Amino acid sequence: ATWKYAFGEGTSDPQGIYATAFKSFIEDNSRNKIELYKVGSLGEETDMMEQTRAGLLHFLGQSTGYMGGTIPEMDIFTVPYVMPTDTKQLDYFFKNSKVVNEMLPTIFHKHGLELLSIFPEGEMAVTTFEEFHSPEDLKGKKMRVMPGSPILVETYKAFGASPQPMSWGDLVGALKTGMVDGQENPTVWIEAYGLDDLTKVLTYTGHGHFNASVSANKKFYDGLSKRDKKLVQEAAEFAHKTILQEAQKLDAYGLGRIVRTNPNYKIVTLTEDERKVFKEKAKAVQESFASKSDSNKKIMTQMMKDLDQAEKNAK
Ligand code: 6CS
Repeated sequence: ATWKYAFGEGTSDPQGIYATAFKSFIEDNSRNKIELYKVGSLGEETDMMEQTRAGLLHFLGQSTGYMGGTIPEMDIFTVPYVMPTDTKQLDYFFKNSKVVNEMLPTIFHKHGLELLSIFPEGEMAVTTFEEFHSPEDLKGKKMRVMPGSPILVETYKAFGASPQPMSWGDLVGALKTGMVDGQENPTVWIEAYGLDDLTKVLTYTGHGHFNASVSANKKFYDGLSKRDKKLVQEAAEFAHKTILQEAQKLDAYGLGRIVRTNPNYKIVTLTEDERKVFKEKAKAVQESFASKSDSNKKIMTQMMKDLDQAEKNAK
């Protein structure tokens, strides 16, 4: 059979690398074929989610930052100052987390999706025209956030800014025309799409990590033969391993290239004291996430346990 797989990035970006590895595994090990659709070819990411739930697409690669509107529990990945920035802890977390491996798959079923993978792409970096060191500095600043995540909006409000949800497709224009004063994305992406050339400062706040998910339409998945189900699971495992090895390298490479090719670009890492102020503001967002539903609350509680384990055991 031929299966359609859409993802929210370009072919050489992390989600594209995952999708390409997934496709090769399937095609090398069966007679099935995968047609890949990069972002833009079938509409924006929010459209792709609807198309997958409707069964028009079989597989979906999507940033977790686009999913909170449809699957509220997915916003756990956008709650500020929850995810670690340490890559070893992240790897341990994604491999062993009960939230990722047990709780979210059940929640996805309720939305007509079969969750296959969640993987990190890099630490969130904030790019702006002006330096900022406190929520005070962000006052009135229009910050673009990914659309469809209530928590991203709450986060930037808590940080003092004025959040502007918009699709990726509109961001470059918005930066060029000064419609927004900044945005957040992992360094790999900032470099790949020249967002450093469109802004003046890149700031590491430590508040978040960019993650991507891969899922399948559930009806389609449930209808597969035992053999094909196993094939899909093995392909996901293979692609996951591939991207975990690549993503961290790519992100670090992105920063290296920015430093080399854009020497006047200012790179700021907020100090622990500066972060403390943002962390204080983040508490209200963490509480807000947990108070939205019983399910969110359970996810948050288990997330803290999972992250604690990751901190203790990651080497
Ligand atoms: O900012 C965005 O919307 C995009 N950022 C990344 C890293 N991947 C895809 C997403 O659409």
